[in-house]
Amino acid sequence: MKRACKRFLSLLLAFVMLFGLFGMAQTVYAMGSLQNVKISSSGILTWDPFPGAKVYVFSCNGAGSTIAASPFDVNDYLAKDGKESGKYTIALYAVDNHIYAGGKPISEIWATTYNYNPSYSYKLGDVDKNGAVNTADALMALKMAVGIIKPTNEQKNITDVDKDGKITTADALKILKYAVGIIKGF
Ligand SMILES: [Ca+2]
Ligand SMILES: [Ca+2]
Repeated sequence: MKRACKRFLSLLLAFVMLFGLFGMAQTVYAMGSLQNVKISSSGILTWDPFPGAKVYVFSCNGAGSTIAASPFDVNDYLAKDGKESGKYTIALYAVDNHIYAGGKPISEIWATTYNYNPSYSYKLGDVDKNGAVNTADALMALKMAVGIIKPTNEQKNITDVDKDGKITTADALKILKYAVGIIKGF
């Protein structure tokens, strides 16, 4: 009787282990990959919305943050993080909920080596980083000069075209003059 009891217990244990493994196997998702992931020369990361994704996780050298959606400014993120120029492994994946609310990855991890070179990745005066210097940049610079927009560290470098260490209306005016062709450089 004692022996049968032991046998029953070991069978039960085997079942528990088996179901445990089965339970673990269930958490493995049939993941698709993120589509159209691209990073521009100015560090703007874009991708197609992933079905079912509530948020995305962006990571640099393994340290991740939850981000809302495409597009994402990688240079700005690295600048805020105090990163020096150099090569970084950046990665992105979709999550079914906010990670702090127990969200789980639902896409495969997209990763690449990114050459972060902040001093060459933007054009002076191109405040909105769309590749061209125009009146919209001058207006943004003006808003920064009067405190309506708070510039990021990278934007400070881009917008302070006269390099006096401050964003003032003089920078905004220079950007405007450049945008309309009155001056050819800063
Ligand atoms: Ca621009
Ligand atoms: Ca300035």
